[in-house]
Amino acid sequence: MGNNQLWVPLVTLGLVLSLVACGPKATPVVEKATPTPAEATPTPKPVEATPTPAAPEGVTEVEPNNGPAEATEVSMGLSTGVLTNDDEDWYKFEVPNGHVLSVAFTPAEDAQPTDVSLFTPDQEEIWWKYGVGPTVTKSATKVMNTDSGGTYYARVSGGYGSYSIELSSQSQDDAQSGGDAGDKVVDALEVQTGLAFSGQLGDFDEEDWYKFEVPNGHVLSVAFTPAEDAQPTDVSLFTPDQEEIWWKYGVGPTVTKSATKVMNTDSGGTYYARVSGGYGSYSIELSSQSQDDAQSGGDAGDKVVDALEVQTGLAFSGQLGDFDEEDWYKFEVPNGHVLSVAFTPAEDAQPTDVSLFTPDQEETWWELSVGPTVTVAFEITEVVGGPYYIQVAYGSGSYTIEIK
Ligand SMILES: [Ca+2]
Ligand SMILES: [Ca+2]
Ligand SMILES: [Ca+2]
Ligand SMILES: [Ca+2]
Repeated sequence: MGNNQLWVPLVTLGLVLSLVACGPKATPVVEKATPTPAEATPTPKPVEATPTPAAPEGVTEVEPNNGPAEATEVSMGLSTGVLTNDDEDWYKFEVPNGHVLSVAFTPAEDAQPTDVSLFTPDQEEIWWKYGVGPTVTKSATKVMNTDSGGTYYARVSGGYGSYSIELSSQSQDDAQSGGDAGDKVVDALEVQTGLAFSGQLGDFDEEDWYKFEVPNGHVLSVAFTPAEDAQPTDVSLFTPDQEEIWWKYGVGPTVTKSATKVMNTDSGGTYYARVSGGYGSYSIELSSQSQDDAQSGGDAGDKVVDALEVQTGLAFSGQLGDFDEEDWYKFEVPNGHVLSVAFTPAEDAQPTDVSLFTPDQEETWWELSVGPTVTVAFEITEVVGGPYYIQVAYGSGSYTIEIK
């Protein structure tokens, strides 16, 4: 073994020893780290994203509500929503029959011009405003009739940003019914005569029908006045057989149109008034007063068999017109007496016919078309016993008769 052979192991040993000696020193002293306080951790700065527009009073809408099938259900009052890019917001709400719906739409200050539309339950678009600017309010009212209520829809689209929709609905109160008078004769609202009442028309509410009783022998009076805010409106009157007997078309706001209809002893019954073709409110005044032919408290019959019995020696008045085409009177005259009859239509009367009939119902005297305030008279010097008859016919207005 030479010197070299001894050297190598020594060197090796030396290396090993020095590595062992160095080992512990190389290991870093582990010290207990003081825990870093939480606040010291720097909060990462948020990414500057496009700010989501904020709704003014909390968002009502529930996304997704991009079509009628997923519309956000809301009630009357204020609803708010936010349109994002390519967004549509649909809302649905209940409108009761006979109510008047009001909608007000306002994009917020930060919004882009936005479109709003209103849809029926059948999703027919009935109102729209396009490009409504920030803070601008667009509003509409829609009048429901007795069956146009239901689920209505509002759509907000074509804009960006937040907005509000305010909904309100209030019932019509036609003739204080708390609702709408029906749009068909069979749905006519029953009202009393002797009262004035108001009603409302428009949009879905195209007709208001009323029905009321007119007693036999009465004179019906109707006065119709559209309100100041109304569009020209039509009014008609119908008999119990639904025959139109009076109408005025396009009656302007605050203009009053009136009519009287004279009933005879059997033309009374259920009459109808129809208001149509207008928009806005109106008032109707209905009254009926009995005729008082010869102070009978009613109408003298229209046929000889229904003649009203009267006393001689007195003057009396009567009334004719419209359904009351004839007034018949009968009176007893003792045999051999002198009979004189005088007839005078009143100032307001149309020319009227008068006839005198014998107990055999033979016409012994007549005057046709007697003008207002003109008096015609006739005398029979020797009467036969039995009832004589007077017929007043084909005129209108009042008249007086004197029998002596
Ligand atoms: Ca109505
Ligand atoms: Ca109606
Ligand atoms: Ca009469
Ligand atoms: Ca009569």
